[in-house]
Parts: sequence; structure tokens; C-alpha cells
Amino acid sequence: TKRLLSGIKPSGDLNIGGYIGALRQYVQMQNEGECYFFVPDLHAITVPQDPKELRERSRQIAAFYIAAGVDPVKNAIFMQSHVSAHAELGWIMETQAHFGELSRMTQFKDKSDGKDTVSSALFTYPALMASDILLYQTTHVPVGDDQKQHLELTRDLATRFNNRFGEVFTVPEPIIQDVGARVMGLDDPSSKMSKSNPNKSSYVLLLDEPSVIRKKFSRAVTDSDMSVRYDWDAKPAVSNLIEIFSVFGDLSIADVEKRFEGQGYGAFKKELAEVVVAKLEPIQQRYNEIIHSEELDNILKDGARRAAETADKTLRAAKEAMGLLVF
Ligand code: AQP
Repeated sequence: TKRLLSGIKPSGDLNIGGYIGALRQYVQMQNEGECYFFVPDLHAITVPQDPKELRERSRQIAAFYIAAGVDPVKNAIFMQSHVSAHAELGWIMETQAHFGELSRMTQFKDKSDGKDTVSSALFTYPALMASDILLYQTTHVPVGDDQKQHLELTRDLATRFNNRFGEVFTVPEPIIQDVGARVMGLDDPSSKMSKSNPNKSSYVLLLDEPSVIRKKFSRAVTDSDMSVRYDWDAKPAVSNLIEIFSVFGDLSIADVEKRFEGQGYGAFKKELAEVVVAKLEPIQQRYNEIIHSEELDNILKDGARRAAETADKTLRAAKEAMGLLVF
């Protein structure tokens, strides 16, 4: 059977990029195998976080997993920091990762670019991500375009470790989707829609109210050509909006183009806002029911217990293989 793992960092409020690239697939994933859905809070703290906000957002992300339809009975939903094996295997994977290969990670380059200081954990982040995946003997990892390189490194580290010390880890395969693999900012189609972007009009949040969603789409950048046509080279901003429409409106790219043939951007953006509002409404409703509930605490406690059962086994095997003393 397949083993799948995925998570969304509590580094900001969840937006439709994370929904398209991750969350919406979770419901489907749980029917395809044994799933681990975690909240990578240890990853979030590789950049400065306000403690109060981090605490709130960690709950929020977990609540969104459930609100989107993940079944907490069938799947483990947990906080990364509640399963200490992540940090421990993270250290072990750092001993296997090379400085040079970590230096080539484009996410590190992007995130450190122009900063006076960055944490050393931002640099070693991919080793921790490898441990997240490898602890559960994950066979498949759904990744957005931006995480492909990290997954490739995870595969290299797993293979390297296995070759040196014996078969401990499963080498995971990526699952990469075509549409929406990389949702771009509404203000700038050359940069990814990102939770930590300080420009609030660059994204639509999953918790945005309908009026805010309408306003954000009406202000989204387009181009001067006026035709709703899918062409990433010539029309990146419009192509990005077409992809968002395609996912939220459950239409193929071609059908979106056809529907707005001969119409300007005004009508397109208006309807785009409506399909997004409609899809988010039930998710927001369920979210509001559970966000402050004890049910959520219990799900996270139970999830951590179940996750640790699997993770601790792998950690022990890795330690033993390397020659760390194990009783
Ligand atoms: N814009 C996006 N398009 C497609 N997929 C996306 N994902 C995130 N943003 C987009 C996918 O969601 C999963 C969880 O991502 P994450 O939140 O853990 O990390 P991230 O990709 O670094 O997200 P952000 O929003 O850019 O956060 P910050 O700014 O804090 O780093 C991943 O599978 C990701 O591909």
C-alpha cells in the first residue's frame, strides 16, 4: 500500500496557493493509501515567528485539514514538534547532506536573498524535510513545483544513507500535478503566491470574506491584451487566473477559455471571485466549528501518538544502522 505524507507550514495564513498546491489534494489522498498530515511548525521557525501568532496558526492549519475533509480517524493529523523523532532524524540527515548541495537549493537562495542575517536552520531545512518524509517510510509525496528540488534531495539522502549503512529508508516518489503546480501572486505573476508575502493583495486567504475576495480579484494584475487566453509566456498573469478558475470552477483550462471568449477581463474576474467564494464557503463554515474546540486538541494528541509509533521505529533503525548505541 501507498504511504503518503504532506503538510503546510504555519508561517502565515493559508491562501489559495496552498489550497490548490496542497490542501485540496488531501481529501483525495486519504483514499489512496495510509496518510500522515502534519503541521511543520519546526520548519516555520526557520524564519522569525511571533509566538502568539505561531500558536494560533498552527491550530488553524490543522483545523483547515479537517475542514477541507481529511478524516482524523483514518489519518494521523499532528504537529511536527509533538513527534520528537523529526528533530532527531533531522540532525542525522544533516550529517549526510553536503554543504554544497544545500547551497544549491533555490528556496534557500530565494529566502536568504537580500537578508542581513538568516538562521542556520533555514540552510539545513531540506535535511529536516527529508527526515519528515523518511520517518514514515513514505512512498509518495505530493509536491508543488517549488518543492521538487527538495524532494530530489530527499531521494539522494535516502539512497546515500541506504548505500552506506543498509536499507533503512524507502526512497519516495513525487506526485506532481499539472494544473496549479505553482500558483503565482495576484500582484506579480513572476513570484509564487506565498503566505509570508507582506503584500496582502498578492493572495486570497482561505478565511477572506466574500467582499474581500471580490475586491482582491478585481484588482489582480492582468495585461493590456484583453483576451482570456492561456499562454504562460505571453500572458502569465491571465494564465495564472485561468488556472485558479479551472480549479475552483471545476472546468478544464480550455473550457474556461471558451466560456470567456469575446469577453473582457471584467466579466472573467467577477465570475472568478464567485467560484472561489462558493468553494470556500463550506470550508470556512466547518473551520469555524472546530477551531476553538477541544475536539481539535484531541485529534492532535491522538495523531501525534499514532505518528510517533511509526516514526520511532524508523529512527531506531537509522540509529542502529549508523552505529549509535541502541538498547
Ligand atoms: N503558490 C503556490 N502554488 C502551488 N503550491 C503551493 N504551495 C504553497 N504555495 C503554493 C504548496 O503547498 C504546500 C505547503 O507549502 P508550505 O506552506 O509548507 O511551504 P511554502 O511552499 O514555502 O509556502 P509559502 O506560502 O511560500 O510559505 P512561506 O512564504 O512561509 O515559505 C507545498 O507542497 C507547496 O508546494
